Amino acid sequence: MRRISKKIVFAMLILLTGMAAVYFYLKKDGGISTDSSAYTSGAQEALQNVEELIPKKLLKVGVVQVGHESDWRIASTKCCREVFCTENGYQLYFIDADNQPQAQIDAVRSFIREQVDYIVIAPILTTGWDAVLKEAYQVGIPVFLMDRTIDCDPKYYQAWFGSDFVREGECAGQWLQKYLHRKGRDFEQIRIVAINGTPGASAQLGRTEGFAKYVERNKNWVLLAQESGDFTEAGGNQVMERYLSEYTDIDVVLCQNDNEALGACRALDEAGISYGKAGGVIVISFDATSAGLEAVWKGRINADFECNPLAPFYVAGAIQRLASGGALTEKEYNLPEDCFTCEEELMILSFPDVTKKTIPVTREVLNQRVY
Ligand code: GYE
Repeated sequence: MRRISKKIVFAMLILLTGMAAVYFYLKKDGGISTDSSAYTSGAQEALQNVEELIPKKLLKVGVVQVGHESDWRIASTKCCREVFCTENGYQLYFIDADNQPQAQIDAVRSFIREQVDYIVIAPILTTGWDAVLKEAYQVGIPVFLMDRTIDCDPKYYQAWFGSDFVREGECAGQWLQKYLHRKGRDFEQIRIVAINGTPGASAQLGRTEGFAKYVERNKNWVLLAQESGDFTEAGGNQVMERYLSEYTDIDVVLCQNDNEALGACRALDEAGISYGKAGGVIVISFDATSAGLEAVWKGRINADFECNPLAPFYVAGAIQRLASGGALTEKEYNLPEDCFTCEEELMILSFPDVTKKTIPVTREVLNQRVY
C-alpha cells in the first residue's frame, strides 16, 4: 500500500514538473497569455496535434491476385497497390498467385492466420472456393470479390465488383453483325476462329457465352475452332500460328484479351496476311488497355471491348463503408465500360437494358486513358 502511494506521489510530481516546465517555456517564449481560457484552448490545440501524431490503426487487407499474365492484370495490380497503401490507411498483404488456383486458396488461408480485417479475392477459376470461404466466414473476416466471379453461396462474400462478361461477348457479337452488314457481307460465309482465355475463368465463360448467341443467330457464321491462349501474348501467338496452318480463308479472329490479340497480330504479320483496317482478317479483342487501344488506333485491331481494371477503388469504398458502420445495398456491382473501334463511323449497340455508342480511337482518346 505504502509502495503504491509512493508511486502515485512520484507520478504526480513528474506531471507537475512537466506542467511547470511547459508553463515557463511558454512564458519565456513571450506573447503567450497566462489568461486561463487562452491556456485551455492552447492545451486543446496541443492535444489535437498529439492525436494527429499517434498513428491510426491501419486496416489489414489481404489481396490475392490472379497473376501477371496480361496488361490488364498489371493495371489491376497497380490500382490495388495505389488504393490499399499506408497513406490511405491500409496495411496491404498482396499475393500474386501466378495463375495457380491452389496458391489462391493457400493465400486466403494465410490471410486468415494473419487475422487480416478484410480479404479481397480476384479469383482465377469459378470453382473450388466453398471450403476456404466458409473458414473466413466462421472467423468473421469479410470477403470481397473483384474481377471474375465464383460459384458459391453468396453469404460467404460481402460483394463482387467487376464486369458483365456475357454482355462484353454480346457487344462483340452485335458489333460484328452490324459491321458485316455495313460491308454488305450478310450472306457471305464468315469463317471465325476464337482464341479464348483461361478455361473455367468467368471472363472466358461469359465472353464465350455472349458471343455464341450471335454465332447462333447468324447462320452464315461458322465458328471453325476455339482454343485457349490463356490470356497471354505467347498463347495468342501460338494458337494463331496453329490456326493459320490448319485453316484457310479466316475472316475473323476473336481474341478474349488484348495480349492474345497482339500475339495473333504477330502471327498474321509473320504469315504475310493482311488484317484490321487494311482488310483481310477482322481482329476483335477485349480489355481496351493502352497497348490494345494503341493497336486499334493503328488499325491493327478492328474493335476492342473494354474491361475495367479499376475495381480496387470500388472495393476500398465498400470497405470504408463497412468500417464506418454502414452497409452495402447491392451484392453485385458492374463497372462502367465502353467499346472502341478503328473506324471513324459510330455504331450504336443496343440491348433491352442498355445502349452503347462505339468510340473511334484518336490520339486524344489515347491520351485520356488511365490504364
Ligand atoms: O480480360 C485478361 C486477364 O479476368 C477480366 O483476365 C479479367 C481478364 C482480362 O488477364 O486480360
